[in-house]
Amino acid sequence: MSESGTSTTPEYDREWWKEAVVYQIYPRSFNDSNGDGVGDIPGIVEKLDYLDELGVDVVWLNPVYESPGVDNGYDIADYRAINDRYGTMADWEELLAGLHDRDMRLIMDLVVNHTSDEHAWFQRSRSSRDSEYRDYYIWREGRSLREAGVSEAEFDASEYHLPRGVRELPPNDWESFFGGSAWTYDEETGEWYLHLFDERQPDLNWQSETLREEIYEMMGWWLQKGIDGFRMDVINLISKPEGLPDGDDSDAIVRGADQFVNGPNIHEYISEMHDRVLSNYDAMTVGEMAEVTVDEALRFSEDGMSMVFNFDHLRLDFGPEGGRWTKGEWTLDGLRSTLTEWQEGLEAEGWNSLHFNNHDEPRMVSRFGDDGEYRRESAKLLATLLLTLKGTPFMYQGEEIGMQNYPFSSLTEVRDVDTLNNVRFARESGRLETDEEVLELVQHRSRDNARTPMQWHDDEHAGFTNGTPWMPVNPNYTEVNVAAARRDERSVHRYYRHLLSLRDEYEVFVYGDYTLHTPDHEQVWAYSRVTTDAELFVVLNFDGTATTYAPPADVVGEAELLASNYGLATGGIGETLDLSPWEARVYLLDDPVTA
Ligand code: ISL
Repeated sequence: MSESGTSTTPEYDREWWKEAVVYQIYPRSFNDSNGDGVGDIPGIVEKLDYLDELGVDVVWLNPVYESPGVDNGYDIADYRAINDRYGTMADWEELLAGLHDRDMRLIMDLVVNHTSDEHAWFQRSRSSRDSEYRDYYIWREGRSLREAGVSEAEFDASEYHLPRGVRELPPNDWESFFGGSAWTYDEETGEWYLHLFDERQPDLNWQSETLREEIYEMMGWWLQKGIDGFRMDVINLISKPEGLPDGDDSDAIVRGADQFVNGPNIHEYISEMHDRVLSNYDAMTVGEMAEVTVDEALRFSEDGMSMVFNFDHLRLDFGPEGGRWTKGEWTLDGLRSTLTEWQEGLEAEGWNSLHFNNHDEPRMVSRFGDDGEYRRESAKLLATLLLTLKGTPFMYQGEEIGMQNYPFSSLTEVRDVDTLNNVRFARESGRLETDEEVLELVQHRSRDNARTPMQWHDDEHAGFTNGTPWMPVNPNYTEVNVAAARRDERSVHRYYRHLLSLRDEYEVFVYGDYTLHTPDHEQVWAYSRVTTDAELFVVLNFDGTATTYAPPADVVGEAELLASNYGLATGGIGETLDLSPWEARVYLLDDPVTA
């Protein structure tokens, strides 16, 4: 039975982007059409029918703009030009048209916390203290040793890569997300500029109204071209506090984060951006937030943002010392309570994004599942979670075939600036001592785990390229690849397709409220999704051992088993359920409690 049209969900709650599933494409690693070893836009165009058949609705394209590629495109040199590595503007237009022809949409990456140091604005800004572009970026004088209370003997100029003869400290103690100070001294004008990421990614100064106008104009330009929205890179870092005070919190993700995360004018800028540009379009926006609480997320939705990415659940495996470059263990309890807090917190207002993978994170099946014996089952269980929680799901390329982390055996296989910089700083400071320690962390945490080429079939280089791939291909490609998955009825890929079609058919997947059951269960996560006329019951055995689970009395009874990662056919929810390792089931109740 299809429920379409029968739901009583109020009209004002409906949005196309709530009903959509997003598929993220990291163009460098998706499909190479010209044999240069780097994925490109014509390569994506070749795969549009593949995406259509999979059943996704929106593509989020990582940056394809003109860029020197220090951070694979997150260092933009020209916001209105396509990087010729990836193709031409005509190729990009073909991509957009090809998506729209298939009733899919396109959202682009908006990277406006910083640019590349090769952007014309920065070139002009750095040329003189009097340049009219000077205040497009954040320039300050350094602190003298005396001011900072540092003795000559203590001072280590090499830490700041200072030219000979310059003996001063950066303007404050903020650290870059990629390790080391967030400031670089520039010889040309004798001042320092701020960069929260690599030194080749200078931060823009959002206090400048002229800069803000330039950004809004550029956003309008892309929207006029017909795009359907933006994913906004580290958008809650754009407002820096007056006076740029030192960090106050030694537990912050990086030193200074307590000052520049959700800075004083952040909501003013986001609502201004909305009024000036976004409100003129039916666009979807998702703000990537380095740190964000449920309450803050609600404020961003009042500012007009569709949803935010929060990373609370992707921090659960950080070590007790904190920080991304330490290793700890996640627990089901932590995962369930964190995601439940967000489900409940945005129930009445706001809207969740759902994501376990992206181009910055290790692969979800290696992280939250079992990438050995139960790779297939656990990948399907995680797919079930992603596609049955309330919110807009974001899949990442390769997730649909259960791609897993890369078995790094040496740092020479690593390309990522974040990994390489952080490893260097950790080595220099003595926090990481041996090569083994480094390698273990890299295997566990490196962003490059997500960036190995997409595995299309079992020919050389997994069909990603005819040339030499820019990143090594995961050696498991002979088994884990799209061609094999499409042939195999029990594949992860088939399961995704099935769940995606269920989401189209039953509105309760989109609009149903989330209710958690048995919150203390050691290995089972169970919940319902409920609208006024339908109820789903989802049960997930998050463990490699079998178990027996007693569902709450009010869901026991006749039901249709809509999805099962073990291929079970029978319906009905008994008083006890025998669950196999990593088993996932989705039931549609015949007699919903709320009906
Ligand atoms: O990689 C991280 C988490 O795994 C973060 O430190 C990450 O840099 C942060 O989440 C911001 O990411 C975004 O902005 C960066 C870019 O390198 C990332 O690829 C992008 O997703 C700077 O533009």
